Amino acid sequence: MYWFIPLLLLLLLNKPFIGEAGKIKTVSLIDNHEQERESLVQSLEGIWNVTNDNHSINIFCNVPGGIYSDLMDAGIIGDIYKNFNDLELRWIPRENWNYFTNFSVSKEILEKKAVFLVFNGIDTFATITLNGKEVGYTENMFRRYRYSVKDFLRIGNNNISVYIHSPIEVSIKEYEIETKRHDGIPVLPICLPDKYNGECHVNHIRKQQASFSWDWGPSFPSSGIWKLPVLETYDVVMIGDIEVHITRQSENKRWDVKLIAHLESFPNNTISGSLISKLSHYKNKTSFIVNETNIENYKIPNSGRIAITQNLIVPDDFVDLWWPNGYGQQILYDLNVSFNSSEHVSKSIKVGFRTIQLVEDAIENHEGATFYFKINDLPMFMKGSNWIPSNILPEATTSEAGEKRIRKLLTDANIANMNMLRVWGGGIYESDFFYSVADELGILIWQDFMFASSMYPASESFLSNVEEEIVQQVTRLQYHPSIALWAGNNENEGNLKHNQFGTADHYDLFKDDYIKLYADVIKTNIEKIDKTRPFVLSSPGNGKLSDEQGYIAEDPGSSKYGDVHDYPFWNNGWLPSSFPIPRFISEYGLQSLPNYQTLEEATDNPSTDLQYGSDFMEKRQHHPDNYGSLDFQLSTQFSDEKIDFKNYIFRSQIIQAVSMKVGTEKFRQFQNTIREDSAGLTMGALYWQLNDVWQAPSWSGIDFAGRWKMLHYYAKNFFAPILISGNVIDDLLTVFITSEVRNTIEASMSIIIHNYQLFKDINTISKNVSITPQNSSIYYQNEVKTLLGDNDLSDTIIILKLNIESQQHNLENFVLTGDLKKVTNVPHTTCTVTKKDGPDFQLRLKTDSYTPFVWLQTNITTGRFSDNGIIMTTKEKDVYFYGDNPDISIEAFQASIRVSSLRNTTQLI
Ligand code: BMA
Repeated sequence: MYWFIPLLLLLLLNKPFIGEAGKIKTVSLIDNHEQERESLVQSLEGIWNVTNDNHSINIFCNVPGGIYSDLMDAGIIGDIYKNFNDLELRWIPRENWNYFTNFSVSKEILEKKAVFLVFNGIDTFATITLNGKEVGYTENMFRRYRYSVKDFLRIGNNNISVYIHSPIEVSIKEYEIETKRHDGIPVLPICLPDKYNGECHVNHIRKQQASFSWDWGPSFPSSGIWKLPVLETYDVVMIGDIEVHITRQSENKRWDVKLIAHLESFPNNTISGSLISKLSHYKNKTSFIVNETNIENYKIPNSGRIAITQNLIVPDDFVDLWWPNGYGQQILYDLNVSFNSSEHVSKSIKVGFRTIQLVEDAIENHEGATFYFKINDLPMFMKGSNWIPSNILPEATTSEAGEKRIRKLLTDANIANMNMLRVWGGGIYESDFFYSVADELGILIWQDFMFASSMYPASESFLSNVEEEIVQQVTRLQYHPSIALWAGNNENEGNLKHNQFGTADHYDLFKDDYIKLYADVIKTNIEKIDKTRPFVLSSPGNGKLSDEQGYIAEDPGSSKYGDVHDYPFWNNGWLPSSFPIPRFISEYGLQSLPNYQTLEEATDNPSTDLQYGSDFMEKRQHHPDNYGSLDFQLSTQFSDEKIDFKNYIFRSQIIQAVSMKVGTEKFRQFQNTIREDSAGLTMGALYWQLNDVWQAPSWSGIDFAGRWKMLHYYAKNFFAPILISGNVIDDLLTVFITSEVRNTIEASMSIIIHNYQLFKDINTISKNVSITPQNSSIYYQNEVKTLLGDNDLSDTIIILKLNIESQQHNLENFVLTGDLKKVTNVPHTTCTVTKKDGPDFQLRLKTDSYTPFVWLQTNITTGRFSDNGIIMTTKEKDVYFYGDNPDISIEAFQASIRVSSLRNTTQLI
């Protein structure tokens, strides 16, 4: 701990450290839109100082940034993700933190008519002072704050202080105030479950809800200037958000692009100039569509803003469609908007042409309604997962390293054949970078508003704060083609209906609050701003029916309407019957542990901490059931022999991967089928959860270090555009083929019954099949005993193969019919690297007996295998490794490879 060194230096120098903010340069004003505003925008990015109230800490810090990063960089605290630091660093959010710096302002800047100090994001409660005078107070990390400061500034040296109040102290105060306003009835729950090791009252403040802890995350309630602060200076206007509403006019063979340019200025400024928008063809750069609006002597109203609307008519032959991942290309067009007057300002964004509908139709002769997305008039099954923040520290989501992490995670989702992610309501509205990458990769976004698993206040001040947040966020994000739907909150309709937090005694009061927040404020504003997208009040909910039933449906979790969340914690996750048959499932999941290497990175004492039942592992587990349901799941499949910790991790990942496979296959199988009891027509499966914020047991498929768990490998297969899958229920073997391809595909299908005790195929059924486009149906059904001969079902596994000649494509899947507790042979499995192609390698696996869950690992390079968690019923199999380091030799790679499997775990790393 060398934290005292800067302090010592400070004392020696006897003057405060003042970091100098960045010089005038081109900066991005709202996230990453480059603007041609060389001389008009001054960034306040750079090295600042931060100190606590008693000045025991006074260090250099980064702006944008945040207090945990600053304290780590200064060496005052260690890596927050290590050891028990989440518990030991609870003093940090209890302090107030003063961020301050000096910066110089030129004559040229002060000669401008308007000078605004703009904070694109402060986390959260800050008093802002310029040259000793208070300019404002912030209270919402999701809002952009803009202050007119010309009168506060002087030519030459200026100082600024952003004094950030303890979010914990503020939340306690807000809790007390709101309770009084609420007839003395606390807005429930008062606290998170004890097991979360978190802080109370986060529902009272507009800050990342998971920052006070969650069941998969630590409590790190940050403070900081998490997005770029700037001085914006101009005589006329600057360009703020650009809304782009694209609608298809099929009868006229054209698209209408309604563009709303939000120009920011100041009250009573009289402006003249022309707004020019230019939509360039994505291939033929000489072809574009232009629109121009001239304004003369327009007096800016008191809001200080003006919105100019233009309509661009885009003929069909100009347009190539934007498609979700797996359905076509993600064509994006440059749209440049400029305002030309005595000053020239311009801004570019990328837009895509696609239509989107959420279809909620009555179903003939059945109860309920459909709930599915149509993109470009094509009904699509949504395949994907839930996105939690890429880092628990908000500043780490916008840094260069943070953007790299986001790109990697979204690319991993794309590789796993996902076409939708739900940005879950307890995190943050992600950066423009995030949505731009989603646009590029064809990942549709189900966008929650940031309200999760709690009741919320509905006082006037809370609602007006939220209203500004909603309007700003929707206006900022609305142009992205990836955004598919807005959703008001996570799970609160069900929480209220089912008295999750003890609201029943005051149901009407809480219901009233609920309607005020999600219907009167959020829904009303969304419908005003964005008519091109569907909105649901809550996820899960009943869609339209929830609205019709007064916003709280009779059964918010109904599988016949809208979406559901469903977790098979205490049911055997490998049985299809443990999963529901909903119209759309936006959360389902089981926990597993992160890879051992990832956990190792979280402790200085691996030998004591990395043990089942260690204090460390207990503290990292925030599930209120502790390891109960995970242990239950393990007991359903594996014998209770004593296993070491690495094996426990391995088994937890097998449990999770197979159960998500079983569930997801079932959801996809039901896409065209409706049963007599009206269950079916499932058109979306987003499992919980894609990513992690620390090294701990969680529902994620990718761990905090970015390493794929077995689940992510399985997701790539169970989300494949063509899927062959099957099940054995009541002795009936059923084989399904699910295709999202738009044409009929000829293939040959094989169903192989393999006796694993004998390591021998005992029956093979082969059949040529024509696969119906965009459909899921049964291609084979038979009583399984007729296929077994003398063999016992519990000694078998069924392998399904699909050979698609036109695509030179072989698909393979398995149905676990046997009893793994009976698999006792210890296989001998080898892996030989046979070929190198740049950073990629080909590997040949060989084994001598039935080898379930072959798990390949390497520790010398990051990358991924083409397949993992492999079931080997043959003696040989080829796999590939896609690496990112071309310098690794075949020999070094070969030496690094470790092969494990269910019954042979000595090589686990
Ligand atoms: C759902 C989510 C999260 C949670 C997950 C696992 O309710 O919305 O709140 O992390 O379950 O428990």
